[in-house]
Order: sequence, then C-alpha cells, then structure tokens
Amino acid sequence: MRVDIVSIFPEYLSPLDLSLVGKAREAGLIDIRVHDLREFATDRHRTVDDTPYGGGPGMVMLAEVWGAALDAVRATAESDPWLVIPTPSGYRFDQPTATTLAQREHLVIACGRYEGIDSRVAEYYAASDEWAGVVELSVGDYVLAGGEAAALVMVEAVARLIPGVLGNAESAADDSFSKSDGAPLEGPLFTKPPVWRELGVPDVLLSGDHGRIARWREEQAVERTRERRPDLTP
Ligand code: 6GU
Repeated sequence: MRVDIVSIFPEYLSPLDLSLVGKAREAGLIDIRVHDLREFATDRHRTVDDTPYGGGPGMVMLAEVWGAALDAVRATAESDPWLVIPTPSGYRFDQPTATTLAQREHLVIACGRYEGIDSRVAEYYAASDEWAGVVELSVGDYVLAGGEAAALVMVEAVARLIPGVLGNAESAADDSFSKSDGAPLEGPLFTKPPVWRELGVPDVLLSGDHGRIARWREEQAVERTRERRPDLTP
C-alpha cells in the first residue's frame, strides 16, 4: 500500500518512522511519503490560507495551493488514489473504516490546519476521473488543531491491518473491535509477578482451566463495556 500525506508540518509525521509503522515501511509493506504543502504555494510569503467568504473567525486553506499539491502527488501515482481529508466535520473513523481503507492500493491524506480546507477541493476531487474517491473523516468528538494527529491515528490503525505487518501472536483478527460476537472492550490483563505490592492476580487465571478462563474474560469484557461504553452495549 502507498500513503502520501500532505501537511504544512511534515515533521509532525515523523513518528511514522518508528515502531510498528516504521518496521512495516522498512519491510516494504507500506510506502509512506510526506509532502510539505508550502512547496506548492506560489507567492513570496508561501501563503496557504485566506479569510473565509461570509466572514467569521479563523482562516481557510487555499484551494489553489491544495490543488497544485494533490495534482503533483497524483502525477506520481500508479493507480487512482483515495483522497482522505481528516476533519472534525467528517464521517466517523472507526474499525470498519480502517478495514476498508486497508484494502485500498493508494491513499492521499490531506492534513488541514486553521478552520479547514476550501470545500471546493473535496468537491473537485470527488468528481475527478483520476481519483477513486474522497472521504472526509473525524477521529472523535473533540477538536484538534489540525489533521496531522488524526492522520497518525488513521495510518497506524490501517497499517496494522495490512497482511504481514502484525506477527501471528498479535493477529488483527483477535482485536475485540473486529469481532461481531462478544463485548468490544477488552477486560483487565495480568502478567508476572503473581503478587505485586500486595495485589494478587484473579485465581481463575492461574487455574489452568481454559474454558473457565475464557468465560471469565468474556464476563469481564461485558461488565467493562456496560460500565465504560453503554453506547456499545446492546
Ligand atoms: Cl480528523 N481533525 C481535526 N482537526 N479535529 C478532529 C478530527 C480531525 N477528528 C476529531 N477532531
């Protein structure tokens, strides 16, 4: 899979050199290219934004600059890419969305700052023959200062679903959010030592009875989901 990320803060994306995503890149499983939006500005001050038509606070990112950047990325692509625009006004980015995106050959993530990107950019690329589609996505019900942190979230969630990125021991098929049966939140976890600062481990986990352990874990998951995420409880 190929992912191009366009941002006025390319250094913000440097965590993608590390950990699981960094290793997947080194293994050639994911080709991530980060681009500086300002390189596509044309004036002396490398302006990327202007005041909103209709008035109001903040600034809106220029369609002209985004168009130049996205056309340049498209010119290097080998297939029609999907344009992903992180925005708090987007559709919810969730595990099914990650699964869908993980099946795409090429994603281009357009990270906006300020109030957002001129809406004609999404409209134009949605209608373009040279792009597979456009999707505006939000990572949660809060407001970030820009799309970069959301892009990090999306790339990590998508990358770990690409075949070969996770080892067998941490298979994505075991993710609680991927299962249709059972509670979506995982219950508590324990490892050695058996007693830490006078706190023990639930006896059932030391019993060796795999049937009882599985039932206990499911009960814990159900209880935790009911308590913490009543919205996910049937
Ligand atoms: Cl994708 N972007 C921004 N700026 N804020 C957000 C978001 C995205 N998702 C939730 N809040």
